Amino acid sequence: MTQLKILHFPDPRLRERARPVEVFDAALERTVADLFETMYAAPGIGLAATQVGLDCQLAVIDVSEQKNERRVLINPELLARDGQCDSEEGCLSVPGYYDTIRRAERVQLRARDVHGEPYEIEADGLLAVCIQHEMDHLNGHLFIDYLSDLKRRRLRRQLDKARREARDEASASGAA
Ligand code: K1U
Ligand code: ZN
Repeated sequence: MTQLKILHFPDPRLRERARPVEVFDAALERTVADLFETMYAAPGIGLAATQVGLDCQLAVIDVSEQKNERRVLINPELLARDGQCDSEEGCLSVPGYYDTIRRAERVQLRARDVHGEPYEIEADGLLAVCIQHEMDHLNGHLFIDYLSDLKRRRLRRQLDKARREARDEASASGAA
């Protein structure tokens, strides 16, 4: 298994809508294993293929405490959404930033597993939120897209500052 590099905002590849998976083979199984490895190491509770630069409708999720409830979402479709909740979210592609956004409280999902078998689930709580977050990634959306202009401008400044500091630190240690 391989740990993959997670792309960070504003990488333009995070804005692409991923293509459906058509071939269910051993290579797909290896990609799923790599995504889980990368997600657990991050650590995170979900990871979409687009976050590691892969152009396919595939995401992995494990919201359990013991990290033993793996879920694979391939070509996922939302069949229904219901209610509203305020969800505190972070994103492995926007490290260090957390905010509260509005999500559907419950969702009904149809997807395929790693063997191509279709399945449906109904989810609420953190699983429902995580499903919506990962499906947004597969459609080129990020949770920060739901923030107000003011909050997004603040986030931009915060990220620019962090980038400047990292660059200054790198050039200072290179000069030493
Ligand atoms: O897709 C991603 O960027 C992963 C993201 C998923 C997510 C987080 C919060 C709400 C909805 C979806 C993360 O996993 S961020 C890290 C995180 O939330 C976490 C990390 C360790 C333990 C528990 C949570
Ligand atoms: Zn994310």
